[in-house]
This record gives sequence, structure tokens and C-alpha cells, in this order.
Amino acid sequence: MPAERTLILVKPDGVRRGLVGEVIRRIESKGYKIAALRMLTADKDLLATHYAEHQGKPFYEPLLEFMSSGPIVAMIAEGQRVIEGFRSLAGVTDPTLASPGSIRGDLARDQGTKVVQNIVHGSDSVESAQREIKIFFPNL
Ligand code: IDP
Ligand code: MG
Repeated sequence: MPAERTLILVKPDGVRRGLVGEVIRRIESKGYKIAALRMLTADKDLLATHYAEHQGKPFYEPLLEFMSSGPIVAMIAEGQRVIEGFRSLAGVTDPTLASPGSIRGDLARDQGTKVVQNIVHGSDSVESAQREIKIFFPNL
């Protein structure tokens, strides 16, 4: 079977705290391949496309504000079942509840902000992965 691909972001909190290497280490140690990688500061138009499903939610504007607040690192990771595999490495959305051993469980906590700052994004389905990879890597 051809390997699956997912879109992973190290969010501005992860970059600010110097955790890019730690996130990549966990992805590579698990055995997934980094197929592409770039650093960028995302503008709100790009983020509105990426987070379209959350438009209208109370944390939507804070989410765009936070995600455009500094550089992020975008990656394509590859491997069998990498979409669910990375979601498992990342842990659940709320870092207070994310299991110890996961990226969010080990490296993030509630900061009392309107939007949860939780270090990483990972696509949640094959359809989302294809859509999100096109946004951050239009040529791949
Ligand atoms: P996910 O990143 O675990 O897939 P989503 O539900 O897709 O979670 O939400 C996107 C991002 O929006 C989350 O990673 C988090 O930063 C933020 N977020 C999600 N739900 C809430 C919430 O209830 N309050 C504050 N921020 C949230
Ligand atoms: Mg999501």
C-alpha cells in the first residue's frame, strides 16, 4: 500500500519555546518520514482556509490571532496510518487532559488564554490531510 501522508504544524508556542527539534524527534523516533518541511509566518487568510471548519466558534478569532503571532513549522509526514499515529503522538486537544507521554501531555498546559495553546496540529482524516497539504505545500 502507498504510504499515507499528514500535515503537521509546530504552532507559534512550540517554535517560541524551542520545541521544533523535540517534535521532529518524536515523529522520526516513531518511524515516520519527514517528506517536506518549511518555516513560515502564516497570514490570517491562509489560516482562515486551514481552520474553515471552526469559523463562528468562540475560539476562532483568538485561534487565528495566536496562529499568526509568530513563525510556525509546517511538515508533511509519511508512513502507514501516520494520520492516526500522529494524532496519538500529539495527544488530545486539551493539554491538561492529554496523556503524559504525548507531545501535548508532556510539553503543554493550560495558560488561561482564550485559545488552547497546544504545540502541534495534525490532520484528522485523509480528506483533511489532502486539503491541508495543498494549503501549505501547493506544489506537493
Ligand atoms: P485539534 O487541534 O486537536 O484537531 P480542533 O478541534 O481541530 O483540535 O481545534 C483546533 C485548535 O483550536 C486546537 O488545537 C486548539 O488550539 C483550539 N481549540 C479547540 N477547541 C478549543 C476550545 O474549546 N477552547 C479553546 N481553544 C480551542
Ligand atoms: Mg483539528
